[in-house]
Amino acid sequence: MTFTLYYHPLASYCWKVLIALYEASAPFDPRLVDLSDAAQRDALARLWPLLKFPVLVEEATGQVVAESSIIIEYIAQTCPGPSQLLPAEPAAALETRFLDRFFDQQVHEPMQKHVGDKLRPADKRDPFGVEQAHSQIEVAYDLLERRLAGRTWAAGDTFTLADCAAAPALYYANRVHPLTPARPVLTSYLERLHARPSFARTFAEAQPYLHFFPG
Ligand SMILES: N[C@@H](CCC(=O)N[C@@H](CS)C(=O)NCC(=O)O)C(=O)O
Repeated sequence: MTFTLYYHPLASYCWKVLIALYEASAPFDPRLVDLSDAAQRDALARLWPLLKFPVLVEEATGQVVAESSIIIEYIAQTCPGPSQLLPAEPAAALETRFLDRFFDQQVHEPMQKHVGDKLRPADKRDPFGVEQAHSQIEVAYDLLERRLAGRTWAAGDTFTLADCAAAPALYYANRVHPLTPARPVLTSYLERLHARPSFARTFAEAQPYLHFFPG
């Protein structure tokens, strides 16, 4: 099973899928997409007209899979590795999917609101929207601080899809809305994520690009 991953090493949702690919030890061909290059943009648009990455292509069948959570479910189904990214047990699977959605929607998206606003022309900025995004992150941190207490990984004892979602969301959120000492659970969880080899490798590969982060 050979995959091609259309991605960029700085892009947070691409980190989520890279972590899963490394956890699954899945062989893949990384295809870096420079969106400022018209030919590369067109190539991505032919696969996924929304022009968002990551996008995974299974070379044998030509199947195109978009949306990071769905890509990870697809990897878990087609290339099960040593980590069980989607727990088989129903209650654990629900908690995993819930936290995946929560990290994407309540932490990742408001973090991207902050970052995206910095990339807008000065007269098109949305300070009220950015303020709301910071309040949303604050409420999310509160909930996670309680929900993750006593757990090694987001959904329990094993590393899952929820941790793939958490790593980029929390890393970049911490850059724009820092975790304070009042958040010991989240702070030590983020440290464990950094020490996880799949995330450490993803993070190391992003190093040459991290100075472009506008957050
Ligand atoms: N819901 C999508 C979000 C993907 C997404 O927003 N990707 C960003 C990079 S982190 C992107 O492609 N940005 C390029 C753009 O919007 O022009 C997923 O989970 O894959």
